[in-house]
Amino acid sequence: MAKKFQNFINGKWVDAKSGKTFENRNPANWDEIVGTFPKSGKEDVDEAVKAARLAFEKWRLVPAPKRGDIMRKVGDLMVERKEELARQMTREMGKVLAETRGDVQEGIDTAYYASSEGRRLFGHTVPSELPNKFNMAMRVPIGVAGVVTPWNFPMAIPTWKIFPALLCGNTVVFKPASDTPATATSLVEILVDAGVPEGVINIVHGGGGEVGMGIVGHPDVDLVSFTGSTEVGKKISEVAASTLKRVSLELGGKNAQLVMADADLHLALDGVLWGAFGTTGQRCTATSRLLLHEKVFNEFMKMLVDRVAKLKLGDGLLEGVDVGPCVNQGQQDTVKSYVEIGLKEGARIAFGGAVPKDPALARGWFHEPTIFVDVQPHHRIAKEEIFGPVLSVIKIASLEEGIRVMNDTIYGLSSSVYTKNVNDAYTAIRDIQAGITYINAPTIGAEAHMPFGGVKQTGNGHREGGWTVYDFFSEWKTVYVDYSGGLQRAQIDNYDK
Ligand code: UN1
Repeated sequence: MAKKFQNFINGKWVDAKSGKTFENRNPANWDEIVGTFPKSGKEDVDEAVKAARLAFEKWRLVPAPKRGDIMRKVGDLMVERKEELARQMTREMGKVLAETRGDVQEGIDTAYYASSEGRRLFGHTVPSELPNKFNMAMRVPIGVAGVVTPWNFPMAIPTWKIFPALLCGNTVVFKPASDTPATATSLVEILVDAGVPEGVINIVHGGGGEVGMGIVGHPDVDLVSFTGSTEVGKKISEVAASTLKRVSLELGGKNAQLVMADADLHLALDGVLWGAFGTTGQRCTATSRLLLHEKVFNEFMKMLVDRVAKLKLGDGLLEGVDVGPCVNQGQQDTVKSYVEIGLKEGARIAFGGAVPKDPALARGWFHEPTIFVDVQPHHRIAKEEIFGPVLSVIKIASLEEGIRVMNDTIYGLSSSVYTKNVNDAYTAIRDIQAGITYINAPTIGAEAHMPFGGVKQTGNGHREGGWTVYDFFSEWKTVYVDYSGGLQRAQIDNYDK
């Protein structure tokens, strides 16, 4: 019997009101069921929002350092359960153990950061233009936060949103991806065990249409934080517009690594392998374009193909495996269809391009790491987010051309430049249109205490991570205290005419 999981609403574990369920399977071996989960609907969202609204009235009054103490406990519990959480995550979404451990660690880092923020949450005191008057601006909680998250970072991304939301004094209704509901459930267990009061954290499992959009459109949800595709992000923006709720969107990417002729090619090689094929390319920060200087093109391509051939595909729980499966059949189909599109457009496969024939991989959603050459900047495989192990290589002749091609996309999340020339590095930092730029490091590897997010259609201007996410989850309240004992009119009484 597969393990049965439940929603958590108002401090209680409950089934969907309809009694419906869905299954979650291991993508490396689809015969293995990770669990069954409630297939919730509007009525479950309503209950969760009602509970969160009620709980907000008490939670907002808990001193922020106290909320921070709970976050420290959350971090401690995650440390204790790190290995178990990583194994559960690999089973339900396929990335290799070293990476799922990293994913949990990102959550731990976020918890301790949130804990310490409980004793900061700084505001401003500002001199008044009038005598005997005190001005300040302080952060206040907003209300009920809807958190809708993807499957590729099943622990890290929910923590990026939920921990700062709670620390700021908001309550949360959480809808995790239906490919990774078990990890999400463990996170909620940890929050409860650490002492988050009832109604403050609620989880509702189910589909994006019913549950996700149900949360986004709910009139009593004050803010929404979403990570996922640009297409869904646009729909969320539209639905949220009807109630003017605050929305933070972290969306697609078409990130490029630029390798200049003077680069340390071995370093650049390690970088592109990790950036393109880590997490099976299923990161919004994944390297999906390699912009290679013509002077080192042949040499680097040879090194790249040699090394990619050595990557071992398999079940991420096994020792020595480098690349896991795609998360589900839909994702594998997308990768297959982009391989066809690339070939039709005139690109050539330098490596991979197929579903592996190895019988040991026959019951998982695997796809070979795939490298395209002869890619033109206007090709669809150079422009569209694939979210799989596919790298498009484009030849460039100068830094200017490299940056121009890099920027020629609707997205702007991450970027990377390999060069030893400090002038080129700083020119690239100035001119690349992306929220994140790495010098001599791959496009993946964001740290929890730094702002994370992108420009153009990668988002809508907010940043997660670091100190910046606290701006999204709190509202500024401006306060004037006049202790002069008389009416003082700003802009009028302090000027002659
Ligand atoms: C994502 O791909 O959605 O920088 C997030 C990175 C990770 C986070 C990725 N720390 O690749």
